[in-house]
Amino acid sequence: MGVSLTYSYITIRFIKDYCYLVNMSKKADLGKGLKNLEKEIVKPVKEEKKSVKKETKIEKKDSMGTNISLTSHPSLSKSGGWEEKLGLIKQNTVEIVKEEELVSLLQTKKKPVVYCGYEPNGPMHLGHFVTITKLMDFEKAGFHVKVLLADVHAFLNRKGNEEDIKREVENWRKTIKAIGLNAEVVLGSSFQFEKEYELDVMRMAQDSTINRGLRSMQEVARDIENATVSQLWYPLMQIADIKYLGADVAQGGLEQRKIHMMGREMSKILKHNFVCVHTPLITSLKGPGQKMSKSLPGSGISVTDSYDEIKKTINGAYCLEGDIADNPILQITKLIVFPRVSSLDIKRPVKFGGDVSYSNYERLEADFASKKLHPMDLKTAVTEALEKIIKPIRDNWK
Ligand code: STL
Repeated sequence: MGVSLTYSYITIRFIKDYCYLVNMSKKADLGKGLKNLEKEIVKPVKEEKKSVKKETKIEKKDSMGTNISLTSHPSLSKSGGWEEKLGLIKQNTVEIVKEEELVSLLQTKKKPVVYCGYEPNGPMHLGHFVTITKLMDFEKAGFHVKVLLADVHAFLNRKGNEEDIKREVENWRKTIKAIGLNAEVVLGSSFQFEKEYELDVMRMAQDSTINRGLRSMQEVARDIENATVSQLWYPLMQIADIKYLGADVAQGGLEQRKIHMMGREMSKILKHNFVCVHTPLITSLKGPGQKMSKSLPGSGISVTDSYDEIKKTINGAYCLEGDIADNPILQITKLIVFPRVSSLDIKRPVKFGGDVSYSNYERLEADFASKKLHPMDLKTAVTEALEKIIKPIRDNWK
């Protein structure tokens, strides 16, 4: 009896498995499968990439889409209330989700936590430096600043083997110290293998479609058409980081917005709420449509570059006369230089208009747009200003 029951069970399992396999083999029409992948995942990802700019809603923007600043050289008064802190945080950001939540955080929490994560891979460049600059504003606004050196993420993203990444982590630690950012530096691998963390990632994985995960990575991952499972694990870990670092604010470049939005939607699973603050991305110094990358000489400037390297890269940079759109030199002026100087001095012969000094970015941009300020004169001034900013970092790094 027992034996025949076992046989019937095996027969039913066999028939079920057979039907399943027949069904699968129909689906395994590879050409069709790839078409579906193209239709359902890759295309929407590409289309969304085009529309990401349109989705960003900001009430008050300037020509670069950043929130209009209160002053060009911000500092807080000792008695700085939440309004003043908000003004400082908002300056040079593209979006805050949501501003009213940030206001309530500033009003209720004595020392909120802000974090920004970086994959330690290659030298820190000016793109990273935009978010570092914003972290400094948070520090001034009374936040506890945490910098995550995301070594496990770098590994997932195939940025090198464990040894390479360890070396990069040490370089990044040195750079952060040399910059003088008063931050708690946390290594991803110091908490990302803990059971509770991993369980949270799994809970989120249960609730995330592959499509959504891929879309969230479109601005961060290269070669999304050949996405790997590790690239889907990546954003979920990033969302869990926010909770395990106890961050009230997740700060990052605009490429992080989809991951952060997915994270906000997962707040019920995670039982953690957070505000996002996004800063603009700097266009490649080679011009729009190109990436700022180590492997593309002249596309970026690292915070440890020599004076000659800075000068050469700036001289060769894309900066069309009178054109303020996608202009990396203007972006650097606004996002890196003006937050650190009270004025930018342009030295030029009388026949070219004579010396001029700008105490805020808006006036400089207006003169550039009306061709009163020539790209060469701007480039010379920005080279000198960058050298002043980078020299102490370079010297401290040695
Ligand atoms: C990149 C490119 C980029 C941003 C990042 C990585 C960010 C990584 C990261 C990892 C973990 C976090 C937060 C951010 O918790 O523009 O390759």
